[in-house]
Amino acid sequence: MRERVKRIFRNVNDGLDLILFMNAVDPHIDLSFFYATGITDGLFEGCGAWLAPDGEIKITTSALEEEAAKKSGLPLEVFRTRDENAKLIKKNLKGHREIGVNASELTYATFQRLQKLAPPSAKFVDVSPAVTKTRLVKDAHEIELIQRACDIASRAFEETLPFIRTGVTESEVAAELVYRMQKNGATAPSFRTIVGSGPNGAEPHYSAGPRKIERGDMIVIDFGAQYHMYCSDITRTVVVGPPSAEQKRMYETVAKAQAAALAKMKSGARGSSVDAAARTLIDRTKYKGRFIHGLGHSVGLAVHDPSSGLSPGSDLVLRPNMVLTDEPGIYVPGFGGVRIEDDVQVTKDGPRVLSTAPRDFLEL
Ligand SMILES: [Mn+2]
Repeated sequence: MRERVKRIFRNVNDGLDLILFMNAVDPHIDLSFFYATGITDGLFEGCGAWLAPDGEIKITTSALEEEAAKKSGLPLEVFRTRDENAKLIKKNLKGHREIGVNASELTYATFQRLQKLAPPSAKFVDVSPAVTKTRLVKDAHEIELIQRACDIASRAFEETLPFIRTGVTESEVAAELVYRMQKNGATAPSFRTIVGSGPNGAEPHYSAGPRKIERGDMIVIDFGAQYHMYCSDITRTVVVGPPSAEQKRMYETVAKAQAAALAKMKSGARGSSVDAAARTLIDRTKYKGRFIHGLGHSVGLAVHDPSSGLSPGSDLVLRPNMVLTDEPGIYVPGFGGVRIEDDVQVTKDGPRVLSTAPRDFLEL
């Protein structure tokens, strides 16, 4: 993980001699802690990752997480109480004048605590832009874990297809999919599974409810597996029974938009122009204005990895080994929705799709 830490310092471009990732209480955990330490299990509430410019990493850990922390092979300092933790923090901040913190993930309460424990002359610097920039470009090990998370989810989706039929509720489909993912090796689902049937498909972030699937429904299924803390994020839209002409037209429009965007996902491309490739295609049809979200986002330790992603206002420039979703959609209130989402690795030879779940408009 030394290389990751060195990259963060290089991206900071400042004379910092310490960066600290400090967790609060779940869910206020900074995933950068896991990025820097390489730890892929455990919760690590109140724990810290202390990074030096030469790539040295030290962990302050609660006794609760000591065994999990040992697996990293990194030097540890263990605390048993909040007071002991305060003493460790104070000792480790001593002598530092400029301390980098990840403001986009650090809670204000924890920041106030650090201020109290730091030397009076110490200055805190927000390094979150550098952390975001570093985490955007995945190393080989991260790509492997994301690929595995994609494989698990893709397989679970195929296994769930026979289960989707009239009379089954959205929640039952979601439960089956989550069960299959975990059975195939997922640590957990990477987010709350969406199964939006019929009109519910028109809400992009619907989850799943008691509605029973009916013949003629399109169903938007958005799901992902977490594998050793890395996420996949996939959406498929299926139809129960033969699709209507309107449903077919919606699906084909989204599929074309997704392919147009994928073709643009090359190193050097702007996030805004990748988004535009899909958006202009949809906006030239009767579905103008019905693509109501950004085209995609970075995926990694977080299912929505920080960055401006692929959207109209994005300033992102694509680089090899970024992993981004390509997920155009069309949403028609009262009627339903279509979204197709894949996880794409940018490579120097062009885009590489990591998610392999069948992408045709499946009739169940
Ligand atoms: Mn997504």
